[in-house]
Amino acid sequence: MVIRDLTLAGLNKEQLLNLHYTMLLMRHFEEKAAEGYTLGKIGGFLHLYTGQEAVGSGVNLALEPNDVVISSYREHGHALAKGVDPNALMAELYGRASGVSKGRGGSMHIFSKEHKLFGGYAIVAAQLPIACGYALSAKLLKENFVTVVYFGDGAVDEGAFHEALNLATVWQLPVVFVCENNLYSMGMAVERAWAVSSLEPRAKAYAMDFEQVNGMNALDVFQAAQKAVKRARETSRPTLIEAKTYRFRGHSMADPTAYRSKEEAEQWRQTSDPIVLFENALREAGIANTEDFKKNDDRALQIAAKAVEFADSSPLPDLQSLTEDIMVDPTGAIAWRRPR
Ligand SMILES: Cc1ncc(C[n+]2csc(CCOP(=O)(O)OP(=O)(O)O)c2C)c(N)n1
Ligand SMILES: [Mg+2]
Repeated sequence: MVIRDLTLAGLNKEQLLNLHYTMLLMRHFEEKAAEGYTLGKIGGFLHLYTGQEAVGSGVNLALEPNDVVISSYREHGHALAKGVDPNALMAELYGRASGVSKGRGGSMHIFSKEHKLFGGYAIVAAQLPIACGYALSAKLLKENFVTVVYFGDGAVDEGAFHEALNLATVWQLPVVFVCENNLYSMGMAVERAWAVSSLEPRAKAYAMDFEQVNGMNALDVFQAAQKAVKRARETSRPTLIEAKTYRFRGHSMADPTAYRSKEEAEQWRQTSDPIVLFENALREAGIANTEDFKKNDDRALQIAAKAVEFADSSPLPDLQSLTEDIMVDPTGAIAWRRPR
C-alpha cells in the first residue's frame, strides 16, 4: 500500500484543518457578537470581519508567536488568529471586567501584550506609523520579530499610509503591510476613491515589493505572507500585500448598507465565501471531507457560544477602578484620587 502525505501549499492535513478551524472560529465569533449587539449587550460600534477570514488566518499562519500584529477597529479576527482567548475577547466587547482590556477598550481597541497583538486602532491609518515604530525597535534592539499591520482600502487615502511606506523603505524595516481591500471604505466604493485599480503603483512609488492576492483564498494569502515575512525576517525589507476581499456585512452593525445592492453582497456570499472555497479545495485534493469540516464547525460554534456565556456572566468593571490604568505614572508624580 502506498501511503501518501498529502499537502497543499506545503501544509499538512493537521495544519490545513487548523486553518479551516481558525476561519470558522472567526465566523462564529462574529455572528455571536452580532447577536450580542442586537440584544443590546454590546455598546458602541461593532465592525465585523465576516467574509474576510481568509486574510487574517492565512497571514497569521506565516507568523511566529513572537511576531507583532497591529490592526484597525476590524480586528477581532486578527486577535483570534493570534491566539487571544475568545472568552476574554467577547468579554471585552461586552465591556466586562474579564475582558482583555478589563472592559475599557471595547471592540475597537483589542490589545494583548502576551500575544503581541498591539491594537485595535479606531483612527483610520493610525496603526501604520506605529507598526513602523515596532519594526524599527526590532531592528535597533536586534530582535528578530516581524511586524504585520492590517488596514483597509480607506487607509490608503490617508497621509499616514504614505509616510509609513516611505519610512519603511528608507529605514529598511521588517514590516509587512497588509491592505484588506474589501471594496468599500464605509459607503465609499474603492473605484470612486482610488485613481488606480491596484496598490502596485503606490508600492512602486516607495520602492517596495508588492503582491496582490485573492483575499478569499486562504492558501494564496498564506503563500504571499510567507514570502513577505521571510523577506522581512531575513533581509529586513518591507512588503505591501493587497488582499482583494469583501465584507459580507455592513461597515458596522449600525450600517444599513444603502450604498450597495443586496444582489451584489449575495453574489459574493454565494460564489466567494472563503470557508466554502477552502473546503472545496481540501475536498478536491482528497485531504479532508465533510466529516472533518463538521467537527471543526461544531467545535468553533461551541467555543463562540461559550465565549458569550462567559462574557454575559462576567461582572462589569468596579466603579472604584474608574481612575485606574488611565496614565502611566513611572515617577509617581501624578497623584490620582479615587472617586468617593
Ligand atoms: C482619520 C479618520 N478619518 C475618518 C474616520 C471615520 N471612519 C471610520 S472607519 C472608516 C472607513 C475606513 O475604511 P477602510 O480603511 O476601507 O476599512 P474597512 O472599514 O473597510 O475595514 C472611516 C472613514 C476615522 N475613524 N478616522
Ligand atoms: Mg475597506
